[in-house]
Order: sequence, then C-alpha cells, then structure tokens
Amino acid sequence: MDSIGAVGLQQREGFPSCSQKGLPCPSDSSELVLECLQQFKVTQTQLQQIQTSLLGSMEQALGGQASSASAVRMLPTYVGSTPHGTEQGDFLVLELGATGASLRVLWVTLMGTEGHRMEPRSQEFVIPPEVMLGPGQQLFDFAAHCLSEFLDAFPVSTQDLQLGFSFSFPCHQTGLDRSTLISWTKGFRCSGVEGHDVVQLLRDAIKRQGAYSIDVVAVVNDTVGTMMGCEPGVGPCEVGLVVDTGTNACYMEEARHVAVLDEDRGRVCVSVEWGSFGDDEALGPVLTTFDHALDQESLNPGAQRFEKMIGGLYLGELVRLVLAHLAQQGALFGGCTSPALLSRGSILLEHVTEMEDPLAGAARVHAILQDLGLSVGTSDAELVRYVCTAVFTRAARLCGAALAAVLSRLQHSREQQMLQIAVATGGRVFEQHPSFLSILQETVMLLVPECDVSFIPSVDGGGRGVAMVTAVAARLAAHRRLLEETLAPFRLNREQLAAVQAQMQEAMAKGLRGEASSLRMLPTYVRATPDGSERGDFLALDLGGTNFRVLLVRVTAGGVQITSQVYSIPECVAQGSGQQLFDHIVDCIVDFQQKQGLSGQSLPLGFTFSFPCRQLGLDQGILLNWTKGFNASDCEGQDVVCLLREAIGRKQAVKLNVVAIVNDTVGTMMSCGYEDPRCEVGLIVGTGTNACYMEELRNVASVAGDSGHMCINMEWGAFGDDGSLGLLRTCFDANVDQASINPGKQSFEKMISGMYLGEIVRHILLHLTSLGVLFRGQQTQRLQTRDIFKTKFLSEIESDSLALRQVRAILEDLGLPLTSDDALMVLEVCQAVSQRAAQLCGAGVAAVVEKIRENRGLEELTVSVGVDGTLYKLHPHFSGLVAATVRELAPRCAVTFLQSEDGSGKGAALVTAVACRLAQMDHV
Ligand code: 0WK
Ligand code: BGC
Ligand code: BGC
Repeated sequence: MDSIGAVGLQQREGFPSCSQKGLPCPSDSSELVLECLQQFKVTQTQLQQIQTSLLGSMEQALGGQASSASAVRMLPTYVGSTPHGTEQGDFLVLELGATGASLRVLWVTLMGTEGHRMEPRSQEFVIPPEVMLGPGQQLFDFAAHCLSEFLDAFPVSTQDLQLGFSFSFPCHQTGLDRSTLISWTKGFRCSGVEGHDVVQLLRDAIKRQGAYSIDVVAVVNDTVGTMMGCEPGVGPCEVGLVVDTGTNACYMEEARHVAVLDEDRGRVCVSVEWGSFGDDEALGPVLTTFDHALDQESLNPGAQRFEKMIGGLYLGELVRLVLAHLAQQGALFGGCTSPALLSRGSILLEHVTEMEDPLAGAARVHAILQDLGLSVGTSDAELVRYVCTAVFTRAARLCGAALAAVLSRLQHSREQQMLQIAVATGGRVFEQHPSFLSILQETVMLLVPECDVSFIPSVDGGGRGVAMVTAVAARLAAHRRLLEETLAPFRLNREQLAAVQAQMQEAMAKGLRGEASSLRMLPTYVRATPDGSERGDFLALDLGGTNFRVLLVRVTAGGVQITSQVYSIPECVAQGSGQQLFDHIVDCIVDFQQKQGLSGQSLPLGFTFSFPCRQLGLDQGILLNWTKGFNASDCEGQDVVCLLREAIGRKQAVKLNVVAIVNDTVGTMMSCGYEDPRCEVGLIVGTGTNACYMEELRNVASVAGDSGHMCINMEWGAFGDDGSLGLLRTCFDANVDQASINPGKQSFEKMISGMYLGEIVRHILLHLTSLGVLFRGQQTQRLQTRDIFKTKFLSEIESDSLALRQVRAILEDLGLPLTSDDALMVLEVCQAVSQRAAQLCGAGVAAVVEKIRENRGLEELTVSVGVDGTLYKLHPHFSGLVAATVRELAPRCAVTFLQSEDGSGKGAALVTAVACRLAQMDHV
C-alpha cells in the first residue's frame, strides 16, 4: 500500500509505456520526471502521521497550550449555532482575502423559513498588488471605495445598511464584531494591520469614504461563511472547508472543550487555521525541496507551511519550480527554460487546473507552455500533466488527512465512533478541479472509514453564510441596543449622585427642623456610644431583618459574650394581628429562656425593632408605619414597648424588664462603636435599608438641649416619598412599588434593599423577554411569579468566581430556557440594578458624613460606619461600590466601614447597659 502514490498515479493516468505510444522513448526524461515526482508521493503512513499530529496540535490549542508557532491556532469565532433558517433581511457582504487578489461585494437577501431563495447580487473587484502590500489604511480605503461603487451600481435602499465582513485571515475574535488580525497570509502584507481590530479599520475607512453609512455588525472567517451558507435542507453542515488561494477549515466544537471560552454548554464554531500546521516531525518527510524553495521565496518564509502545499496560490508555483527544475535537468522542454518559466508566479492555479484536466487535451497544454515561451516536445505535455497531477494529488491527500484529523476530533468531542457529518466545501480549487474532492474523499475514507461524510459544495462561496452570521449578529446587536436602552436609566453619573446627596442633606436639615421632609430624622434618645464601662447580663430581641433573634448578651470587663437563637416570623404572623405578633415574640423569648436556663429571671431587655418609630424616650417608641413586608394590625401609632409589655403581661410565666427600644441601625452603630469609638454612623442594607448617626443636639428641634449629641434614626428608606427621586425612578421601580404592600412608600428603600432588587431584575427580564431580547421572547410562567427571582441570585450571579455556566444553572433552575447570550444579558441586568443600589446608598452615606463634618466645622473628618445587612455582606461588589461612591462624593471624609459581626442585638444590649448605668447613677 505504501507505494499507493506511484501505482495509482500510473494506473489513474494510464501511463502508457513509451513503446505503446510508438514515441521515441525519452525514457530518461520520464524516468527523470517520475523520479522527481516520487517526492510528491505521500504514503498512507505519512498521511496517518499528519492526521495524528494535526489532531494532537488541535487538542493542545483547544486546551490553551498551543506549543509552537507551527501549531494550528483553533480560534473561537463567536458563532454558536448553525443557521436556524429563520434569519431574514437584506445584508451587505464584503469578502476580502478568500480569493487572493480580488475582493467581492454581495447583496444578500435572506427570506427566513418561508421565503424562496434569492440569488445574491455580487461584484468582484481586483485588488492592485501595491494595495495588497501597502499601508493597511490604503487597503481598507480600497474596500470602502468598492462598497460605495457597488451601492452606486445597485439601487438598494441605503437605510440601515448592515454589513458582514468575511475576512479570511487568522484573527483573534473577541466578539462577533471584534477581531484582531494575528498575521497576514496568502499574498497580503499590508502594514499597520496585524494586532489591530480589522472591523474598526473597516469602519474608519467607511467613515472616511463617507458615501454610505454602513454598520459593520459581524466579521467572519471564510470557512465559517462556507459552513453557514450550507442549504438548511441538506445540512446542517458542521464543518466548513475552504481550498482557494489559501486553505483552512472550521467546525462546531463542544464549547466546554474550548479553554479560552468560559462556556460549558452548547457548541462554538472554531477556525482551525490549519494553514500554519508545520510540525516538522509530521511534515518534514513530505516537504520537498520545491516546498522549501517556494517557502523561501514567499512573503512569509517559515509560516503557513501546510497551506503552501495545498493552497491554490501556491500550486501553480510548485508546478513551475518542478518544471524549471526538470527543464534544467534536461528532462523537459529539451532542457531549455524561459524567462517566464523562471519568473515567480508565472504559472497560476488556472493553468495547472487546465493542464492537469484530461479533457483539456494536449493541445491546450501545449498552448499554455508556449505562452510561457517554452518549446514543447512531444512527450512534454504528458509529462507536464504528470507534474500537475502529482502536485494536485498531494495537495488533495494532505487536505484529506487534515480533514480526517478534524473528523477524529469531532468523534472525540462528541464521543461518537460512528460520526455522520456534512462538510461544506468552498473555494476555486474545489470549483475548478473536480478530482480534488474525489481524491480528498478517498483519503478521508482511508483514514476515518467509520465516518459517514457528505460533502456539500457552497453555492456562492459563502456569501449567504456570511449574511446568515450577519443576520444573527444584527439580531444580537439589536438586542444589545435594546438592553443598553433598558439599562441606561440605571447607570447613574456623578452629577446625578451628587444631586441625590444634596437632596438628602437638604431633607435631613428639614427633618431635623421638624419641617415637611421625606426624612423623618427620628431622635433615638441614645446620646453616646458605649465607653466600655458597661457590665451585666442583658436580653435582646432583634426583629425586622431576615431573621428574628433572641439573644443573651453578657457584658464583662473581658468583652461581650452572646448566645442567641433565630426564630422565624411566618408571613401570616407578620401580616396578622399585632397581638398575635407580640404573643409570638414572647413565646420565642420564653422558649429561649427555658433553653438558656433563664426562666423566671427578669433581665433588662433591649428591643431592636427595625421599623420607623417616633421615640419619646429610650423605652417608648410609637410605630409610625410598617415596612419590609410587615403589616400586623393595630400596631401603627402604638407604642411597641407597651405592646410587648402587654404580651408579656398576657403570658403570666414571664417577667421581663424592657429598658430600651432601638432601631437596627442604632444597634449596629453601638455594636461597632463598642470596638471603635469613632463609629458614629449605623447603616443597614438588608431586607430594608436605613441609617442613623450622631447629630449635634442643638440641631434637633424636637428635643430640648443644645449641647452634646443625639443619635438620629434617619429612616432614609422613605427618602423620595415626596417625589424628589422622580427623575431616577424607572418604570420597573414603579412596577415593584405598585405590587408592594405599601405603594408610594419607602421609595429609596425600594431602589436599594434586598427585598426589592430581585423584583426589579425580574421586571426588567420580563420587559426584555417581551422585546424578544431574552429567552427567544418566550415568557415563562415562572418568570411571571412574584419574588421568584431572589435578591441572593444577584449576589450569586455577580460573583466573579461564578462562570457563566453557573449563571445558567441558577437561571435554568428557574425554568428559563436560555442561551449563553441570555445568561450574559441577565448578568448585566443584575450588575446594573445592584450598581445603582450601591451608588444610591453611597450617596446617602456621603450626605451623612458630610453633615457630621459640617456640623463640627472640620476640614477633614475621620469617621467609622457600622454596617449590617445580608445584601451589603453577601453581595460581591456592593460594599466596594458604596465605599467608592462615598470617596467620590465626600472626599474630605475618611470613612471606614465596619461590618458588624454580632448584629444589632449586641448594640441593643449595650444601649440597655448604658441606660441601666445612667439609671443607677440617678439612684445613687
Ligand atoms: C442583622 C441585624 C438586624 C438587622 C439585619 C438587617 O442584627 O438588626 O435588621 O441585620 O439585615 P437583613 O437581615 O435584613 O438582611
Ligand atoms: C487563512 C484562513 C482562511 C484560509 C482560506 C488562510 O490563509 O489564514 O483564515 O480561512 O486562508 O481562505
Ligand atoms: C425600616 C428601618 C430599618 C431598615 C433596615 C426599614 O424598612 O423602616 O427602620 O432600619 O428597614 O432594617
């Protein structure tokens, strides 16, 4: 079998013995020719070696370990699916590089599934050699000029022209419309392009041309265009194979196998760029002296070695070098050469195709050789045909071995031994040289006999395929624009945030003066932060966050020990009667006391009650209104300490001494203040949001005295309830507010806190689905369900360590049928919503610390903020964005954010301890 080359060659071509032809037997010549052509024979073993080595190089590059320059590149193309056939629209296509010294402009109309197939209109433009070797700008200007010449010639509506750019060179793609040229191949060597985004270069040239506004929405390798251009009826083709001036292939690889992509589902089209395969080990033995000579004289010596044995740009040159060599050996043309025969590029692909084509007949071969100034002997034509056949046959076989490597890769990645696959073929070598495909097919059957491969010639060189990709890109680009339009109101700039800060400072001042303001600025009767002298055992309750907690807090000289238990507050209790709610609270206390062996003990109790209360004293707090999903009846307007004491009264067994009621912001400030005395601000960003801070008593109109400080509970959740946040409010905020149990209330909270962010995201996803941007426009029941999109999903989806695949997993658990583009868009929606929340929160904190700085007439203020709340603590970027916004808006305040470790229960106990200490001093 090894000598399949020689035998086949003769049998294939009926190599008549000289005696059979009655010609004087220039046996020496033909022997010389055959001997010379021996080196073009590639044995089956060598083909297998090439297949194996190319497969190895492919898998290395897929794994991201491309070893050497001679490896194949395996470039992801951002084409994630073969055509659905639903693509519609009119598209411009510009093809550059596939067919050597010419570019082609096409107008392609896609009719979707219904419509019949429309013939693309196209025009070819020859690229002057100086343009192929000159400055890149000149090449792209030439392309832009051809585009407008084409549009001048073809009266098409020039509205919103969308263009697909088929750029047939190795490129690193970072998007469907972003592609950086790695290196030129085939006869191109323009300066200032390698390492640059070729789409931007084309856009700039079209702008310079200024004749038409053309939107370049996709850049595609010609192999991808060929694959995508496959008639849906016959395909789908999952391999695209081009042999024109150059050669290359692409195929649909499992996304999870492409290391550079963070994908685990679906497939992605990978451009193999096998032209650069040049593994000396595998190719060394088949590279001939002619190949080395051709490479040395080429524009890119040492590069594209594999391509230079197969591509149409080189086959003519190989034949010329062989003919010149044989002529110089006297085996051809009577040992005479000619200037044409000795000049590079004088024999083109077309010449070889003709000379090799048995139908062309000897006369045609004579004519071509005579045009080259050669005196053609009787047997020369036949011998020249042998040379052409040898060069072609080798090219077809090598291409077959390379395709066999791609098919083996597909067998591996799909764990399918029996692979059935359709390969789209394109390029003039296929079109002009029918036996190229049959030799290639034969080689493929030899090397991967278990693969059932059908070859589908691309109908128009891939123009339609490029238009298909462009249609997909146009759809994605349109979706991206709709996504940007939808998210734009969430992208707040410095001016908008500074305006929120200023509005909040103004509302704070009004609230303190007791004027109408959406900020109630409630005095808390906490006059000082702990000084460390507190001592004793205290009970604390923590109601209003995600969990209701009962705590035993022991304050000693050595510090604070906390024992606590979490109890749930069922929604029916939180929204039942007030008596039911407070009885439930007392039941939990009793349960806790029993478990802690405290039954019967009457410990001082601090009650963290995280709702707006007008306090009349440390142990008197009138509930102004419920928030955060609480709505127990008969409580608003009541003193909640009384409600608790009544509940205690109803439960005979318990004796409790309720000493203080504090807001969770105050508890958090006190808890952190115990460690850091500079902590004078408390911030909660959890289910709800709010802040408190130490205000100068003289500024608190509702409390007598003008020296010292008073902690003020701002209740900033209600900021904007007077409409002052109207400019920032989106329709999605309005949807969430409308659906809440307290519409029109807690505006600021509903743009920031954990109870609402998930809902805002859900409403945006519903909107984008209705626009067809997400989930292919399919509204799912799940997504219509309130609160189905938890705010914790934002924290999970935005976590840097979470690959897109995990994002998809979260969303699929929600029963959302999504593509990877969908997952990316959902991630962007989450980022926009949480970023706005963090920035608004930061603007609020900036207002508070600036107020303190101005209160104290300080140039610089150093202050700490005690923070608690699930959203702030768990979201991967929230705290960082808050701090960054504060630095931006309050540059004269050095603000340290202290995450509270023990929650505000400890703070409530400390407030109670201070109250007890002060009470003892009063009794002394
Ligand atoms: C933990 C505090 C509690 C506060 C809560 C807020 O101990 O007082 O209400 O943080 O965070 P959330 O639980 O609402 O996320
Ligand atoms: C390029 C490929 C292209 C092939 C066929 C090669 O020189 O590197 O990107 O697909 O030619 O045109
Ligand atoms: C309440 C505040 C509380 C905040 C954080 C808001 O809904 O009105 O009192 O501090 O949530 O829990």
